[in-house]
Amino acid sequence: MSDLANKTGVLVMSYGTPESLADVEAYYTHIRRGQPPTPEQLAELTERYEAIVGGVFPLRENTDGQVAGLQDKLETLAPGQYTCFQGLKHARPYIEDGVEEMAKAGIRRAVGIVLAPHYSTMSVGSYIKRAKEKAAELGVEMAFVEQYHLHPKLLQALTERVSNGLASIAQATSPEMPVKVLFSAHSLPERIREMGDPYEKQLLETSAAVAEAAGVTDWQFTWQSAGRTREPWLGPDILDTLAELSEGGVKAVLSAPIGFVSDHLEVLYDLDIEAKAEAAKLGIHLERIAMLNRDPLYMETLAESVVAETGRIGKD
Ligand code: FEC
Repeated sequence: MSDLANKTGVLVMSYGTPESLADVEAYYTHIRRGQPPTPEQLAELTERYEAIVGGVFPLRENTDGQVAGLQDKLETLAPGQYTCFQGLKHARPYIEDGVEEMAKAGIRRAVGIVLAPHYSTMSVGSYIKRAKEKAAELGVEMAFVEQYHLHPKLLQALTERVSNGLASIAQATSPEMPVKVLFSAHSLPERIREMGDPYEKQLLETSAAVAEAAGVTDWQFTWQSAGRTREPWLGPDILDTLAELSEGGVKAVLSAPIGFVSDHLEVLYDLDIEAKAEAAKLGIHLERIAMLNRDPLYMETLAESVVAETGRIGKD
């Protein structure tokens, strides 16, 4: 039996990103549930990856850093009790690979957590479903953290970023400049509303709590990064929101993508390139809050959530 066998495993799940530009097609095909993209769709996605820091894939490094950061925090909170494994939704090591690694190490009890704070059946729910199926097959007992969107340390980390973002805009424009704070998250198909999905409500709860703590009264929530499919997606999209704000005379916007925790394509392209270009066209000064990446308060949020969930292993 390995040294790890007596420990509680922690399956840290994240979206995943291609390993290289040559991998983009396989990655995109996986996102599309096995249906390869058309040459035009592939070229368009490849161009977006090339535009963010020359085809480097920051999400991989950030996820690795978050897994290591969580391991460190767990070591402080509960020395010697936990060991982390990584499982990705759309790239290697897949969620199933992570569960298999735990089972191979002799681990029989584990907690799963996703690097996304808000629950939707179409996001966190689908990560959990895959992990549960593999764990049942391999005899690993698991419990899952489903959401942590109101964890006080997550809110504190986001509030600090909003306050810093507002200070930066005041410095770049003028201290009197009114600023609209735009909270955002990845859009999902509109049909999640009929399913009674908590995603939208949780995102609004995080936005309201952060706005209140940062003393922000002028804010709204908007969607971003809607998928390129035929069905309707939740809106308004941030690009339409910016146009509407401009018509209302808004001149400065702080973008706060609270639905994401890392620097990656949907932030570095959709916000930093696309939304910034749209804002510039409309004469709006737009800045974005820094992402959490390996922020110690975020690492503590994850570690405390894992420890709290441990008591539920085997109770379902
Ligand atoms: O940096 C990177 O390489 C990866 C960035 C990335 C993150 C991310 C997070 C979320 N997604 C969510 C839902 C969907 C749904 C579809 C979908 C499609 C894509 C495509 C790319 C992509 N997503 Fe993503 N997402 C990221 C990247 N996403 C690339 C494919 C091209 C495109 O549409 O732009 C539609 C799937 C379908 O075709 O049926 C739905 C949600 C999140 C936030 C929660 C999480 O992290 O899991 C929800 C990061």
